[in-house]
Amino acid sequence: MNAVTPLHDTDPTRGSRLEALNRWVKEVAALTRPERIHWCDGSQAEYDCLLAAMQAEGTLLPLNPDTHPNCWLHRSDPDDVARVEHLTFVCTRERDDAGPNNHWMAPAEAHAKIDALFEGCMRGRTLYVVPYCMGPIDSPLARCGVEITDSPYVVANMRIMTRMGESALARIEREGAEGAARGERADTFVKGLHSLGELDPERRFIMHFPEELTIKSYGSGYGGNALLGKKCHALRIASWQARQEGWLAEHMLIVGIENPQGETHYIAAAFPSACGKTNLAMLIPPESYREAGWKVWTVGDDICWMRPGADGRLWAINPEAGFFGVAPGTSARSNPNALATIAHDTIFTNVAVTDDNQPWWEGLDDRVPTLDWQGRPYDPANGPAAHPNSRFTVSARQCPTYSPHAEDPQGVPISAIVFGGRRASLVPLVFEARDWTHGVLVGAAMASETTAAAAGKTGVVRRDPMAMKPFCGYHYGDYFSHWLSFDEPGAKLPKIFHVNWFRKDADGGFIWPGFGENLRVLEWIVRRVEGRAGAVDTPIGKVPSIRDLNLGGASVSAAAIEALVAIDSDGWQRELDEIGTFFDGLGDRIPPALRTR
Ligand code: GTP
Ligand code: SPV
Ligand code: MN
Repeated sequence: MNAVTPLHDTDPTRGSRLEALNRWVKEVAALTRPERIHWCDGSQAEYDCLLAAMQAEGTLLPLNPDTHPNCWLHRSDPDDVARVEHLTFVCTRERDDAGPNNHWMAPAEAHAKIDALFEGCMRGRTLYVVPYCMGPIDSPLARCGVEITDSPYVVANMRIMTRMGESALARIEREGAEGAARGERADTFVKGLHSLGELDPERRFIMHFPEELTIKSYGSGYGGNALLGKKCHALRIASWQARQEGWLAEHMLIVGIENPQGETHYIAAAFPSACGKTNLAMLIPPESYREAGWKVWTVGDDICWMRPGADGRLWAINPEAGFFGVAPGTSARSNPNALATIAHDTIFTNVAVTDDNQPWWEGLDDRVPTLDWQGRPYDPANGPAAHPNSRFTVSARQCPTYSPHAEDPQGVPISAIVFGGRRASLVPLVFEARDWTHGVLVGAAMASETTAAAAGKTGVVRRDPMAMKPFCGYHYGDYFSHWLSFDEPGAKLPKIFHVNWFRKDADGGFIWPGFGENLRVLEWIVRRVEGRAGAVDTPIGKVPSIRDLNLGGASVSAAAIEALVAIDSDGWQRELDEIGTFFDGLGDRIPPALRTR
């Protein structure tokens, strides 16, 4: 154990101010037995060193430096390519607090089970201590955590996805000192322990202990399983904290829509995994809109933390600093902004490569790749060349439309909340909820087809309230009540809408062109917020009539739009029955206000 002296023990003043952290690092080292410990400072030099080490070891491959400067390819273990919801647990003292929406294990049992796996698991490896801040480093809404991991790939990704290193450590130190001065606990940062283990799908767990602000993840190196600041901290643990403290931690993009008068409305939108958040956040307006002076600003593409401000509005930050985005489907036509963002300094995971070593995925263009995501010669008989959940990791600052307000410490004010999912039938292009309570019901009743972002069958419609089914860290009934509680005197809450870009025709093609064209729907939403657009009342909410939408230059026929906003009463009756059954399954914590509607 000689090689494991925590770095910050070497500075006695600092060591004492970081005592809680040092103690935990020592405990973890005693359990996992790493060969050495490295405290990450977040510097460029450190990043370069990590990348060089991964290249030497063959876990990171350089891509074509002429077309993609500083871009890298990582191939994950073929059995480790997505989140594993069936192995994800919320471990609260009371089973009911985790709710029927989560897998639950008693905390003592969970610790014992996973600690047995961690025992000695870092022998011969380096233990990295990764201090990070979720949210702008100077934001009162931001929160810190420390991830301990034995994966240099995780460290490199965390550096892109969070504010990682010395600045976060300094904030942890300051908050610890402030807490201690108030006589409160000094370790308010979230502790996340991660090891690749043997990458055995049979020995894999993602465990959350919200009452202890602790995460333990073993056996996966992929995305949300391993980058613990993201889904584990910023959604599962944060949603628990947000409920206690009166705010919201949501699976939402944040986008600013600037009209030709120069006024910007911020919209937060919750769509399930791989259902269009990154694309909507980076939307490029149709030509007629660009000419008229419309602009779209990207604040965040996956997670939104928001809380009521002194003015009664909800103010939101993006807790992340980068995008871990879906590669397939990203093209010059669908999302030129994303392509520009990932043209350099990007880590690609599980994409294919062309003969000149450029990253490639289905939907990018009509070239034929040479190697598939597993590094095998490409053969269509083996399935897609890029894994359907292949991703890019890139700093948000590289996005050409990154909002100048994305890092404002107070966040941005939210004018509208949008829910949406993949529904091939029934659900209209857009509708507006009658009021906040109805909007909460609309969010709670959401359903969507499953995607490759999680292990398991894709294309199955499942209930996914507020796009949080895999991420809500507590009982859905309590969560809905928490949402309802924001409707109090003085609150100036956003209007709530629901969209569906994914209606299909008889041939299985998408009816709505989507992507940039989605601005036509966002314009209606913004104009509804401003009280400047008409709407038609229906039993499920308000929908635009054809003349309420700006369809100038649109490629879709008026008849198709009519069909997309029509309400099928019989279909909705069946849907409402299913929603009722779903709520019944969630038990008696479902708030009565949602039942009576
Ligand atoms: P996570 O990162 O998993 O949370 O996903 P996300 O919600 O950010 O999804 P993303 O924007 O990456 O989109 C996932 C897939 O949906 C991609 O293949 C996109 O090309 C496709 N997609 C996004 N927007 C649209 C749209 O408006 N219409 C259609 N037809 N497809 C879309
Ligand atoms: C999602 O699955 O919603 C993602 C990707 O955003 S992951 O980080 O793997 O959770
Ligand atoms: Mn997501």
